[in-house]
Amino acid sequence: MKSTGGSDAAKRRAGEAAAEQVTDGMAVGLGTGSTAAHAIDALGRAVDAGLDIVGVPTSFASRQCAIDRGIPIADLDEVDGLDIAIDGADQIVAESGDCIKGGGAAHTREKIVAAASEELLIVVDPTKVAETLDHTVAIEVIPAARTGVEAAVEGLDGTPTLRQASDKDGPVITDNGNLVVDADFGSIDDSAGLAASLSQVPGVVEHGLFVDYTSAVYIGSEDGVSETR
Ligand code: ABF
Repeated sequence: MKSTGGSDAAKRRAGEAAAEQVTDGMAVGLGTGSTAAHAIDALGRAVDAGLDIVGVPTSFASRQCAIDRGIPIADLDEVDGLDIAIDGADQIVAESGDCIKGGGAAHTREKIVAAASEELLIVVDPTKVAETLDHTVAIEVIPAARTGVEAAVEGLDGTPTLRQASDKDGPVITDNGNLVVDADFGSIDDSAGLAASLSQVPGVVEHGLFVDYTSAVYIGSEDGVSETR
């Protein structure tokens, strides 16, 4: 799993602390990224020890991670809602839980899974925590709508950049067959307003601003983990 930002030990502490909230019989959303992967690792160990859960992955990568660790998995339409979803973030305001996701281009399914879950536990290392959101916002876009979406981003005083794949020539293609436009809005003062505006743009499948989704934030560090709820 590609790693970003802070130390692996901090990510592991956050992931493991969130995984401890999972109990027998739960349906669990399995997030994407290197921090969420630590939660999936911990859940895999718990399943080995007898924990009875079903996991609903948010991406091809997290599905494979769950299979490798022996976690029974299902599609969202095969379960009667989710009890907990555990996922990472690119940047988060700890007090509100509002965050930006989509660095892994999986934010559409991540948001669908988060919306279906009673609780969303966000797991991060301290490098992700900010006073105000100013990370680029990932926008999953139907390919035919790219230029229109880029114009709409500029109309919202943002700067759009089509995300390019690092391992091949050409753009990133999501698990859903779409493009990702990363939009730089500088410091985002009204995240709810921006989220609503982006959702209205034709051709936007989903954007990575998560406003009012988070139930708790687990911030791992070198020597412990703090929880904000
Ligand atoms: C997913 O993976 C995201 O929505 C976020 O973009 C990214 C975080 O990855 P990592 O934990 O590796 O920094 O959770």
